[in-house]
Amino acid sequence: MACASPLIALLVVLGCAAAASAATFTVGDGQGWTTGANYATWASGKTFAVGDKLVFNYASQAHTVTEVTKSEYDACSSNTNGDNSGATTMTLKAGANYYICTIGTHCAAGMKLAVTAGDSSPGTPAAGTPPTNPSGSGGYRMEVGPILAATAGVLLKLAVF
Ligand SMILES: [Cu+2]
Repeated sequence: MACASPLIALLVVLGCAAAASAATFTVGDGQGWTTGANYATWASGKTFAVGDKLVFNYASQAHTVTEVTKSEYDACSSNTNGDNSGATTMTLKAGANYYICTIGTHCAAGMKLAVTAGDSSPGTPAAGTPPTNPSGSGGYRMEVGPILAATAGVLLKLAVF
């Protein structure tokens, strides 16, 4: 069955693509986690999902990465100090995630980040998903058609091998 290997390779590639859906973001990109940056601007236009990772890069002990509540975020104040190791990775949880630097007036100077993580599970219907056909047959055919077409395409390619 030498001709089965391309199909197996295709399935492995598809499987890896699905498993690697969690993304890693470097906060501030090249600027890192520092004063004088605008993290609202950095976060805008990006899509964050549950399980994605935020990497904060900064000079060790010069800053902290402290996960806070919304009220602490708004007030730039927290009773906890968070991490000051210089390289902090945070994993996003569902909903709003708030981070500030607790050193001096750094938070007020811009070292605050709010990120909202959406649910990345494949079962969640996206906004604008067409309503399902009450009879069921129409929606079923719409979903199966492309799959059959793709399968036929793979079989055709296999036949060529
Ligand atoms: Cu700081």
